[in-house]
Amino acid sequence: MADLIAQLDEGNPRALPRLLSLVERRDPAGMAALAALYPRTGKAAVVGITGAPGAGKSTLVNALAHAARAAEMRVAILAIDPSSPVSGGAVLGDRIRMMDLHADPGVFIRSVASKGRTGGLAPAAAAMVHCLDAAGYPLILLETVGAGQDSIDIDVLARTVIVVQAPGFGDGVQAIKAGILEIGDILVVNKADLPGARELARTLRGSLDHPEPGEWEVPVLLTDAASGEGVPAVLDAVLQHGRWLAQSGEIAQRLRVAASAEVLDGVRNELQRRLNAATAGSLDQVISDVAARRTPPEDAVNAILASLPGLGGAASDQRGG
Ligand SMILES: Nc1nc2c(ncn2[C@@H]2O[C@H](COP(=O)(O)OP(=O)(O)O)[C@@H](O)[C@H]2O)c(=O)[nH]1
Ligand SMILES: [Mg+2]
Repeated sequence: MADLIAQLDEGNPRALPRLLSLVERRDPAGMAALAALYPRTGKAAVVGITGAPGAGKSTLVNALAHAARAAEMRVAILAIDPSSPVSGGAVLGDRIRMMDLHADPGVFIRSVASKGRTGGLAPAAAAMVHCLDAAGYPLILLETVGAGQDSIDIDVLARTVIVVQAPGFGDGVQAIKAGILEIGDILVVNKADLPGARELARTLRGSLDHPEPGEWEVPVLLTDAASGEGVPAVLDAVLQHGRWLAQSGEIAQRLRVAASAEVLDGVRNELQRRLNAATAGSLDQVISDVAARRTPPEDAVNAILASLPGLGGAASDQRGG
């Protein structure tokens, strides 16, 4: 573990992928390294990019990475979207630009399976973001699928959320109704080269509340992510939002919300794991007894809870990893 951290600090290119793999599968060595690294995290600009499939999120992430490199910022990309990996669905030009990124030591690209959850974040995503942060990437881009309500998690993990829209995906009213715009710190209307983009941007601007003094004013920006046009302005808005978070003190609130979600998710996952372990093989019978009126539901609940290690259950408390 100390070795891994030393390698990370020396900039050994193999250290970060290794750490991420260990952390993704919650390997004890990886978790120990992350625990040691955790105090130095919390500084990176963690940017979530969400929006309907096909809106151009992957293309925008690529273009943002290029804009960051042009500004001499190192950048890490975490794609939380197995159906559309960061290089997937791209036309030839996109693929060539991705190859530039892969060859650039200032860019780190990784994807993480969302483990069957539709949209939402992989359980390991938060831990992996901490690793990228600890490795010193000042900018971390998270691409996630955003199908309505499922994408809401991204606003917990990210410090800045970009909601990507494109013409031809409804008139913007759908997004307004789905509430997805509410999580956006920056709204991007991509495919500005297509008809309807300007109109969509106008509709979105019209739907936004006027900010109170000192509040963040959500910009609506037009991009052609495929050509890169308008993308440096998105990067500027990201950096400006980061400065606003710091100046307004809002950053403390966001870090708190993220910490709360991560801790409570962790507790829930661990309880679920213990529940599965404790009831393996016996749950079917317990449910049958309740269904057949042999056991009252309340008694079954209490019996299961009493059998959970560490919850006042039997002395067979086993620490799981
Ligand atoms: N015309 C046009 N097409 C774009 C633009 N950005 C992305 N695309 C294309 O839209 C399709 C979906 O893009 P992708 O980035 O995979 O979308 P995602 O599913 O949101 O990640 C791809 O064929 C892209 O090449 C753009 O600004 N203009
Ligand atoms: Mg994509």
